[in-house]
Amino acid sequence: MTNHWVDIKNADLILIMGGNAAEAHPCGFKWVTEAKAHNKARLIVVDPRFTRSASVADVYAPIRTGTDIVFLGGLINYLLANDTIQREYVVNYTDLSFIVKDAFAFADGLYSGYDAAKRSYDKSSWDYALGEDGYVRTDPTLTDPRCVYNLLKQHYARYTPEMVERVCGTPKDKVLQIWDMIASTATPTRAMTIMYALGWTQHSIGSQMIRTGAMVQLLLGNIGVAGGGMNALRGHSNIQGLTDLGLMSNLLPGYMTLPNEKEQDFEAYIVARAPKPLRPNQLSYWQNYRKFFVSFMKAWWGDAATADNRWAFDYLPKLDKPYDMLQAYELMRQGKMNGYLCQGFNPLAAAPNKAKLTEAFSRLKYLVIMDPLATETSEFWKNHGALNDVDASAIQTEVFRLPTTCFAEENGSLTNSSRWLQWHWKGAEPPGEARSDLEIMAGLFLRLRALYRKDGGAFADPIVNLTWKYAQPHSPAPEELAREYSGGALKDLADPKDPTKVMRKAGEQLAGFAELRDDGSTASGCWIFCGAWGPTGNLMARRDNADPTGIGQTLNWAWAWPANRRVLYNRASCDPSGKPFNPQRALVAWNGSAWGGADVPDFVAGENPAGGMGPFIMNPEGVARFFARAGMAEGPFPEHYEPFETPLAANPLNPGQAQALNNPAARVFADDLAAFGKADQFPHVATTYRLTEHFHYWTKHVRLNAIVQPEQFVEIGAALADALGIGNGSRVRVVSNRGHIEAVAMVTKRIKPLTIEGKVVHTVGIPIHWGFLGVAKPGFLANTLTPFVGDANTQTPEFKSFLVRVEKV
Ligand SMILES: Nc1nc2c(c(=O)[nH]1)N[C@H]1C(S)=C(S)[C@@H](COP(=O)(O)OP(=O)(O)OC[C@H]3O[C@@H](n4cnc5c(=O)[nH]c(N)nc54)[C@H](O)[C@@H]3O)O[C@H]1N2
Ligand SMILES: Nc1nc2c(c(=O)[nH]1)N[C@H]1C(S)=C(S)[C@@H](COP(=O)(O)OP(=O)(O)OC[C@H]3O[C@@H](n4cnc5c(=O)[nH]c(N)nc54)[C@H](O)[C@@H]3O)O[C@H]1N2
Ligand SMILES: [Mo]
Repeated sequence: MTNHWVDIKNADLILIMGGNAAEAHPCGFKWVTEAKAHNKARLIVVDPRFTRSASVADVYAPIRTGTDIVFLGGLINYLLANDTIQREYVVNYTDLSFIVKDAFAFADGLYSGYDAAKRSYDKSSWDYALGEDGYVRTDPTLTDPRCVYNLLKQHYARYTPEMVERVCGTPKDKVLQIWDMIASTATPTRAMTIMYALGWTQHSIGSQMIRTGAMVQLLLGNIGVAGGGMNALRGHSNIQGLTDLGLMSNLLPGYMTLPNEKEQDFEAYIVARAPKPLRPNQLSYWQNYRKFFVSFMKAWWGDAATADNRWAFDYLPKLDKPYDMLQAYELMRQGKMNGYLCQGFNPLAAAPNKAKLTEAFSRLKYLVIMDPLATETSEFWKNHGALNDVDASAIQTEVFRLPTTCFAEENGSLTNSSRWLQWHWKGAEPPGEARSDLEIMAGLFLRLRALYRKDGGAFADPIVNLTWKYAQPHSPAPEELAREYSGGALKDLADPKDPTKVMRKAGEQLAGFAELRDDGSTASGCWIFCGAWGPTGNLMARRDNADPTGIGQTLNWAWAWPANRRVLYNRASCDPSGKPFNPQRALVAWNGSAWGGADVPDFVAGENPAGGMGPFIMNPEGVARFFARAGMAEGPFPEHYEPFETPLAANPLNPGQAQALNNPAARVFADDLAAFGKADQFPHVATTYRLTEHFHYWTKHVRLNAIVQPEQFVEIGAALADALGIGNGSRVRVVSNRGHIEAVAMVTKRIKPLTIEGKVVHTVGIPIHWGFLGVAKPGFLANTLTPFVGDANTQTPEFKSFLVRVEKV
């Protein structure tokens, strides 16, 4: 989230699109209710199904899955054509006036630089044009045909209300009604928040859907303000913490990135990540990358990381490609990966195309499962709903199950969608032989280190030199790890303002990342968490909900990254002179000599606004980007492509362009391209989702949850059910090109047929929570059906849009 849960109460308008917060985030949804009750906020829900969120909305509109870029691109076109944008904001705080290189082009659904054989782009033309002074050229009058404003206008001119109705199936009058409501927030005193989750992320063009939403928010001046923002409703209680701590194959903690295999040179690695400003007097905060990186390397390798060995840069693996989960299972299936450690993850249930997963796990030598429950993955050879029979006796994979504790059985911190790190305390003793994940991992590490110490081996240094200074090496305490990721001084640190004074003594915790240094005198395992456990102790454990300004800024409740700031980009809530656009909901302001207010300023504290520093300090241009430069895999402006399984033969936005039907840069492997179903055999659009009554694949082990939602059902619109002769409560088979499931039919008016390109398209809704283990009725896994294809940037699978056929059993 750019903002936070409580801040939703400040919104004048709430758009829930690509999520179902009432169902999947029922506690957070309270703040939507607060906004409606106390702020006269209106709620819009756009979803293929009439959901629990929709049931309390002021306006609901249906949409075909996977087409949100058309809806939002149309909105961009509408806002620009009617000039309902927050002009002062957009002109000063975004790149609309920036000139783009002449070589950049878009034609026939593709951007310049496409290589069809590699399914990827050479992005060198996707950039701004620089002047002789080395800065980007701009045209503040917005008349230059090569400025971002005009390119943006031109790009979305094709996205008309008629096109939205044709592609999304949303009636045009509904579309215009919603666009009007949204346009009303272009005034500085009205704010809209966007709440989204998997209905946007789980598509082959998911990241670009989210970007389109962010572009709408920028045009309206809704980023950085109270009640505004792009608010990703995260999933598991600590999934925000997962990405923060770098648990993706290409990440290091704090959104630093691993070097790739061409980056063997330390200096070049740093320079590429610490860009110089692209406009005069801009901060370009990533110029501090070296401090964050060196402090991180000191946290991991301590005394072994020195200036002479470039802070142990050689210890880091260098990536040849991203190792996302789709890549990993593809390699496994090809027999190129023979061991797998699966911790707190049930991929047989959670990953797409179960048959492919079964094949992949069957080729492993060993599979280690760390989980408090018996998972389907740990019994993957059981083969419900697969296309072909599997001969379990031929599978040689050795499976080990290590029972772990559950998060509630230990102390620790959870980072929620608001970026709040909240400390929690152990609630119960773990049962049986369960051990904590920390203990199991520590045991594994200590054994590996002992082996390397004894026998040596290729490049033992990263393992034998890893810092491991815990009181009980076989069982590090969560408190020790928290102090480590926050960070401390390794030597006495002199005060930069008065070098005769010591600012921090050796061993003392640091107050924040501004104290990090690049000379090896500080350590911090995750720079954005620096200060969470500061010199005064564990700030994550704070529970003071005082809200002095009444706008939900409870700065003494837990601790938010970065720097306990609650609303990102909050400098943008003020006009260029530093006065709040909306004094009723002021977050920060310039008082003539400093920035301050209800939030921690996202800016340089003493920076006079007259200097023209932009509010988007992480970007080298100081402003927000409509033109993503080389930041996105499929192009600088979001473009609509159809899901990989689509009811359409052509992309209506680029008819006749076969290459522009599906995302030309998506994560897809050759064999899977062949496994996509076609609309003649699989005429219905399917989507998968959650229910309040279950949590993924765990709660089918719990009797009360199993009682309220006992077995797999699928939602089928009344029109389709009539056409197929299916009665409510009868059994159906849902078939995709990868397998089938059987389920109870729930016939409903909540899913309406849509007319797309003159053709009636039915949507089938498939909740995901059942499997073949637990106390709920045993059955199939929903992911038997889903396709093995992912987003081009995040590699997130396309769980939300694929083709099926429904049959009576
Ligand atoms: N009770 C409960 N709560 C949970 C979870 C749980 O299992 N149980 N899981 C947690 C996790 S890990 C996550 S990630 C979150 C997920 O939270 P959500 O994303 O809100 O949950 P989903 O139900 O997967 O999907 C949301 C909605 O997206 C809609 N949708 C599908 N395709 C499209 C599309 O193309 N466009 C639009 N506009 N909408 C579309 C679906 O119809 C569905 O209503 O929930 C979390 N909360
Ligand atoms: N078709 C379809 N597929 C989907 C989705 C969808 O919307 N549609 N959503 C996707 C999303 S967003 C998600 S997040 C995934 C969820 O997929 P998973 O994360 O695989 O599913 P979970 O069942 O939430 O959790 C995995 C395991 O963690 C275990 N666990 C709980 N606490 C601990 C602990 O402290 N330590 C250890 N070691 N284990 C623990 C649980 O017992 C459980 O077995 O599913 C994905 N798959
Ligand atoms: Mo999730």
